[in-house]
Amino acid sequence: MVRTMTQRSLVLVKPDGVRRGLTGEVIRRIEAKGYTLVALELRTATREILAQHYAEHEGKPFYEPLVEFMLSGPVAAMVIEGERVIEGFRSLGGATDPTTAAPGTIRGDLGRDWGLAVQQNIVHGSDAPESAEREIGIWFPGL
Ligand code: RTP
Ligand code: MG
Repeated sequence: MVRTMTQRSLVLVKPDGVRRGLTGEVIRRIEAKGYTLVALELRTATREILAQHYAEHEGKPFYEPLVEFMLSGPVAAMVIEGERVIEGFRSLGGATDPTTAAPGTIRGDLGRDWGLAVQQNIVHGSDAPESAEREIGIWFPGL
């Protein structure tokens, strides 16, 4: 059976992850799983970038706290590549709520509720091929 599902995904180590020194640990897990880094940059988001990136969440109660959190420090933005990497990284990352995310996942092993205004859950990963291409265009135009 021929299976070619090589994909790219946009991954962010969010400001909590960078602050806590977990960037290397996230990259280690990505590389240990066998995915390839094709772009990597430490940068501070802007409101313009976040308005595009989180357009689907605009108007939700957590939107403003989420934007403030994402502006609170640098993020490590990366594009990773591999067969079925989109679902593969979502699996590595774990469920949105880090308190109940499964042990073995990035969020489950390294995150928890800190009693803050929004879930600080260390990583973002694209959730579908269309969102991956859209998000890569936002963070790495021209890639
Ligand atoms: P992500 O987009 O960051 O990979 O995470 P996700 O798909 O698991 O979660 P999503 O539903 O897309 O939400 C985006 C981010 O918003 C924050 N959030 N907080 N009720 C809450 O406090 C809440 N809900 C969502 C999280 O940081 C989540 O990752
Ligand atoms: Mg999402």
